[in-house]
Amino acid sequence: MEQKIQRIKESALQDLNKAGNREKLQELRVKYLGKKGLLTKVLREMGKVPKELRPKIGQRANEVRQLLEGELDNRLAVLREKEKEKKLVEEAIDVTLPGRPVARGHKHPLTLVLEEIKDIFMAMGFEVAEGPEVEYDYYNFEALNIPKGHPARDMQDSFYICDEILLRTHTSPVQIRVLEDRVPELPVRIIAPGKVYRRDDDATHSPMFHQVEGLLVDKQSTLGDLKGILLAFARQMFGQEREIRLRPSFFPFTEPSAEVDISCMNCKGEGCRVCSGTGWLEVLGSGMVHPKVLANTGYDPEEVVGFAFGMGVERIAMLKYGINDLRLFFDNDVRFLRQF
Ligand code: 2U9
Repeated sequence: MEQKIQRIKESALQDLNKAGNREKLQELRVKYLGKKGLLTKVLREMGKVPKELRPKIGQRANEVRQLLEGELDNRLAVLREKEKEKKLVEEAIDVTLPGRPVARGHKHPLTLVLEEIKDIFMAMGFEVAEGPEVEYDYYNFEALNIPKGHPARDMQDSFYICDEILLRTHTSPVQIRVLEDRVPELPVRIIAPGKVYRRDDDATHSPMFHQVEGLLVDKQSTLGDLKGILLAFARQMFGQEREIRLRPSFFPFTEPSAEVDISCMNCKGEGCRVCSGTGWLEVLGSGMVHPKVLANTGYDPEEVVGFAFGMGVERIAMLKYGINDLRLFFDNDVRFLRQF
């Protein structure tokens, strides 16, 4: 019996040395020390051993059991350590590798153009004024000499919140509010940039678009001053070689009124596809502020005179960058936006 225990011990130690992974170790634990294991079986056969030898054999079996348990644990610890080292090598992070660059965003083309327009007029002494996008009918229409039933209301088909409140169709109400606040201060030199809303939707019109309007009110100001300011704007925005021309037009809030064209930057005024062969591109509306509008704000039209102008930011951006569909500005397609 003692020899049997010795053989089990030797074979177990041999097996243990060969065990290359944790599963194999577990198998060995079952094979030798499990319920039906080889060493356990020997202990069960103790009844066959003469009584006087039992304590010695029992002690021997227990020693071997303890030895094997210790060896199994040691071997397990060694294997765990080896696995850990292998993992560390396999999953090692090379801290010297360069990091992945983070994609940086940039300003939307309309923001860039809006900022450029603002900078040009601020350098000429204009302040930036802002006002609500949800506006009273009075400020959006009445005060600007567009009474109820006036045909100009049809041209700016609007989004109404209720009878007397709507989404502003232009930024002119901002200037009315500023004039009301400032009267009788002079001069008033402001630009009003911002979102406006009209019921339009095609390649050149969007239900929401951006305007910049300008207004100057002073003791003296002339159509010549207006033309000079707009020429300076056109040249800074579209190139120093640009010319402008004023064509008579009509707006209820200005009298006289004029459309402002710039010489085509594509053909330098020769006539091409971009300017439909005319050599000119329409970019702005303008005029001398209507006396009734001044009076509505509290200024005396006999004492002061003003000029005003307005432009669509999307149109300026389309001309500047040669874009033919305004909807591209609002689609948020990065292939388009990345180009600016
Ligand atoms: C006050 C008095 C007068 C602002 C003006 C225009 C002419 C004009 C259009 C250009 C393209 C609008 O975006 S657009 O469709 N604007 O033609 N706007 S004069 O006149 C004012 C504004 C405020 C108190």
